[in-house]
Amino acid sequence: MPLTPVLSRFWDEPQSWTLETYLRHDGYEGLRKALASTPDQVIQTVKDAGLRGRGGAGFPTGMKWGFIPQGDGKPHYLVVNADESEPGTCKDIPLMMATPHALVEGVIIAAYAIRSSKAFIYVRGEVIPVLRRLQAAVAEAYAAGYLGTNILDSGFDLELVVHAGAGAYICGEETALLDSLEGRRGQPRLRPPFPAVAGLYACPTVVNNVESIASVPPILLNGIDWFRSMGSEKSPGFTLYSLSGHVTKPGQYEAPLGITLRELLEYAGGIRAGHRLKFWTPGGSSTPIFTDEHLDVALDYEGVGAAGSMLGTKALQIFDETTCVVRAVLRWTEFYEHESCGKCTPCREGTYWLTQILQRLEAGKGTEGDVEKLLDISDSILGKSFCALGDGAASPILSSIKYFRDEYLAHFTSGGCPFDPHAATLFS
Ligand code: L3W
Ligand code: SF4
Repeated sequence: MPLTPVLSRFWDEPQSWTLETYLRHDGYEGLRKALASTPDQVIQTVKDAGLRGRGGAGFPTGMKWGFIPQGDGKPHYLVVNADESEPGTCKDIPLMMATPHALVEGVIIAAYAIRSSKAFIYVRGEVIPVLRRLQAAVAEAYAAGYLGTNILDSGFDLELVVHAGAGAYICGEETALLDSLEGRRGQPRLRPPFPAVAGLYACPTVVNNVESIASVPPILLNGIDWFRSMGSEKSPGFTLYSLSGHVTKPGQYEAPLGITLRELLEYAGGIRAGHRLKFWTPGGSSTPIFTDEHLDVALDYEGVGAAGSMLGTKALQIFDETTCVVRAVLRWTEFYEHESCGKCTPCREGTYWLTQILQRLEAGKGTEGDVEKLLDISDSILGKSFCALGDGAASPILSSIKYFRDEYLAHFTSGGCPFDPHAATLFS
């Protein structure tokens, strides 16, 4: 399957982030088309194209926009989730660094479609260069008349605010993000009501991922058939796959949905020389891991789901045979324990105990019952936590024990980590 660079088509051009460069690459032409249509026509186009959310869940974007009530007399808000923090996930930050105007143009189109006059980009605060780049692009867009009042003489007004978060992974969960944006401690809200009904300041709100929004202008510009000529019936279009870890050429590979890891590895120069694939994540660390048995799984929502995982953020973290699966899972679990917001007991307590058990296995102090305890605690978290962070913490543990139970057992039968004799000193 060939690569299909759309979002990334001029990332390597000098000054790719300026308005001048963006305009040379059809920049803001999708917006002109959108403003020449009615908001409902724009929503219908995105629905018919079949664009699905690129933040992890794959929810149909046009359908989400269509949930916003009309004529309700309330303000409507558009919020872009640019709080990219999932381990292995690294597509939105490069996109915003290389072509921030692609996001800004998408924001204007989406806000027009849902009849919103105020939009926010909630960006991960630790990544200062992205914040600055977005702020510069927004200033350029205001100066050129793409933002502000009477945009391109259409009568449409939009104010766009770039807001920096304070470094909590949970604020990538859409309702915690909204609480954080309102100035409160970021913790997930009960859903329903979904943000489309009661979101920011209890008003109808669309929350979309960066890549989802940036994918809208090319759809408006090139049309539904063009978008649907890539991917499959249920998962149409192009997307960014992020390859990291033990590959020869890590990076972003933009391809039709449904490409396989085997094909992507050909573009990425294969597993690093002299080594072989051991395990990988199809969609970031929250998704159940895959092994070399899954090289030919179609990387779309249906294909990955049928094989027992989730496409998630399409963050393909690749590990070769030199990696201890218990150590990798421990690293992720430590992350989830640290980032658990503490609101619900299964996740707050469970991630703590999972970390303790994994650390003692690595240190050679595990017991025969530890694998069963890991399974039992994970089972108490999965589907019983308040938000997806809990499920995300349990998924790599359950899936790694499924494929590598013997490696877990070897951690106590051989008195510690078979891959690292010094592990005992790290976790004692
Ligand atoms: C109105 C309904 N709206 C659903 C909306 C909902 C949301 C979207 C998807 O989690 C996943 C998670 C992570 N009326 C609706 C409705 N909606 N039903 O549709 O909702 P949902 O609940 O399926 O997923 P979610 O809460 O958005 C996202 C996974 O992504 N993930 C995490 C990635 C992390 C990042 C990051 O670092 N920034 O993206 C990776 O796999 O585990 O399963 O908008 O409101 N009836
Ligand atoms: Fe907080 Fe974890 Fe519960 Fe989500 S699952 S609400 S992050 S404690």
